[in-house]
Amino acid sequence: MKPLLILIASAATLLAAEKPNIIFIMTDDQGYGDASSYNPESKISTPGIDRIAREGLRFTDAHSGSAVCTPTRYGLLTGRYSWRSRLQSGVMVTGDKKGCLIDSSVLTVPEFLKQHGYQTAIVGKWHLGYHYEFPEGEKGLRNISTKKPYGNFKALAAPIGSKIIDGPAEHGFDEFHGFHHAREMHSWAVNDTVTETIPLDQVITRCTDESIRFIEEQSKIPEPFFLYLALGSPHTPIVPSDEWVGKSGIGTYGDFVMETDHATVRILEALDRLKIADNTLIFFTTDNGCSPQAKIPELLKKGHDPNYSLRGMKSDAWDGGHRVPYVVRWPGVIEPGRVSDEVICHNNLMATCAEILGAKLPDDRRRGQLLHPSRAARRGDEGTNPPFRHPPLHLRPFRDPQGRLEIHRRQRIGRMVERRRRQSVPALQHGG
Ligand SMILES: [Ca+2]
Repeated sequence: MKPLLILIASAATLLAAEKPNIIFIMTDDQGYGDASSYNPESKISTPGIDRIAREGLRFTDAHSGSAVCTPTRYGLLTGRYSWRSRLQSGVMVTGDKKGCLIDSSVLTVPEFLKQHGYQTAIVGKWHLGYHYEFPEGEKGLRNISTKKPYGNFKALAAPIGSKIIDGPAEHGFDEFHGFHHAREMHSWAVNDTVTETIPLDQVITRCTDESIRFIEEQSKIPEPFFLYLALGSPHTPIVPSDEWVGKSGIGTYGDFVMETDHATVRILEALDRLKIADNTLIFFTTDNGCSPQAKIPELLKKGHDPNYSLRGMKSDAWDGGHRVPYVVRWPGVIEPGRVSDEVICHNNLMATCAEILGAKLPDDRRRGQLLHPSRAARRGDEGTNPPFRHPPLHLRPFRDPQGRLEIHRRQRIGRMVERRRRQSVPALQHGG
């Protein structure tokens, strides 16, 4: 697998470029076929993604590091395969006694960028585990049934004033404005403290406002910045705000995708207004494929295929689980309107940043067995293409050089762990 940067730009153009601001926008459970730049038959308007595609580079064969939230985020922020973490199935919740999934010895993308003078912020969803230290007299998280209009979504609320231990601040982010995961998304935190409870249908707007505030502040100082905007939508609860209800004409999922995309529209406009677009590298992608919670059969009846006929959906080993939209814009470096069919993976971000900065990543043995995908590919012991993990069944699918899917299954039988290999499942993509 080639480092992403080789696909973006030549060495000559990179030498001429300044150290860029980096914005990485990642949505949650958004399908490959939701944007019209990926699916000409899409029934959802996505001018934000489509603008980046038009003005930059569109990857057609990009993959998240997993088909669910937590392991994808682990791979994105560390450059390591998610199965190297202690999490071997499922996703993280708050209160795990072992703390954040990222060990303190493992270098993260924001830590690496800070070493090179970047200011760093995460806005939105963390989902890599942290503790709450509750205020005196408080017993812990409260159950909240939001009922209508949120479809009986069961939420958990952390008391205002709860302290966050082993969260984003301990892993390289100067600022954190956001929440842990969907069930606690209205427990809004600023840095290491839960500061307020916000309505679920206001979370996208709040994330966008905070992102723009950060960008505005950073535009006034000479240091470059890294903004990781991890939107928690269009994951459940699928709750478009009043302004967006009915806009898509295909139901609340379509409306919610439109509202989610508007965050990207607003950020692009802010970069223009602040006149920093030319020195800002901006990525847009999502963390895994469309979820069944989007009510895919109903969308299909309305003529919209959120996974664009890819086999499978969120949590699957099939392409529908992890093949995602991935667009990149960097004016003056990336030629507008390019399309690439190269296979890439979210785990490339760390190596890509290193190449942009002309910096060497630390030795993996000194830094918690850091292993980025391009190095693994050269070693030849991890497959030649990005692997994707299927947490519920311990599946490790790889694409072989002929484009067929291989699934490596790690099966536990009593006290014995057996590794088996099931090969040649026909047709990785566009399956029936
Ligand atoms: Ca997700």
